[in-house]
Amino acid sequence: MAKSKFEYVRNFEADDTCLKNCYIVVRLDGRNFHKFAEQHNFLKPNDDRALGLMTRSARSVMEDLDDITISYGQSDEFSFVFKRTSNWFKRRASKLMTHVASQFSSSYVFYWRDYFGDQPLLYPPGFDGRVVLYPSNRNLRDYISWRQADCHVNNLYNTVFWTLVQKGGLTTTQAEDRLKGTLAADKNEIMFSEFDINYNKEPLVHRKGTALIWEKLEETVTKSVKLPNEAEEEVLVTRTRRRVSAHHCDVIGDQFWEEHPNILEDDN
Ligand code: DGT
Ligand code: MG
Ligand code: MG
Ligand code: MG
Ligand code: MG
Repeated sequence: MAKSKFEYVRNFEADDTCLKNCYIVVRLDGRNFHKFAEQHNFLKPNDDRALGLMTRSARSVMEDLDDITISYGQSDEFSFVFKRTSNWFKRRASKLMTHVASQFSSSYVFYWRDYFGDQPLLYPPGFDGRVVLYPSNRNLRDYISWRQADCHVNNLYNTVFWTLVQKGGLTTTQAEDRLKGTLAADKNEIMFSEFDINYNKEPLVHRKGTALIWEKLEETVTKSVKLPNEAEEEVLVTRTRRRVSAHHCDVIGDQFWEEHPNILEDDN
């Protein structure tokens, strides 16, 4: 087909192919969720409906897009890791990122009712996205560790902060002053000695966030097969199914990665 004289504009498109052999991480973060949480009466410091909806949306991203091996989420963010050998959309960063962001956002709206029931969604939420490449397993694990450490630091602060306000009767300004300059041990101590709260017994989903991975399930089902003489026979067949499973556990140490050796690919 003859090219039109306009065809040259195609060459203005930037090449955003992601470097080979690198893990491609897409991180989404809710736009202005400080306000979104206020307007939708999210419980403080953690709203399990909101966290559940984030995880449901991330599951939809993993199930509907190709080549995501693990995702990790906390607060209003979720990170998706594409396997390093992925060639999905020729590794074009903008394609990968926008597919993740739009699938996630539409799922967030689509599944809203399953988590918030009759409470209306007041306006369309948005999520920003970014792409980061990690060339080694160590770098990728350090990335996920960084997000989980962020979850821990924020959740510890938020938990003691809202305890001081909700149970201790402090104003938010007083609680802020009280926590100025405190270390993790001080925060644990305030909760334990003044409110009888052992932070380490707080729900894992709040302290550790959520890792979604693919798990193989061996399923045995009975199938009826037709025999040559027209009779039917019931036979047992085993098949392997993949499904996304959620883990609220430490992902910084080695144990998680040793228990799930298929998430990472060889470094060489
Ligand atoms: P951004 O990301 O720059 O557009 O602005 P924000 O406001 O989304 O800021 P960000 O992402 O740093 O912080 C997340 C906000 O979301 C934070 O203000 C608290 C809120 N949030 C997330 N999860 C919950 C929750 O479970 N309960 C409540 N009450 N708030 C939450
Ligand atoms: Mg932000
Ligand atoms: Mg945000
Ligand atoms: Mg955030
Ligand atoms: Mg098209």
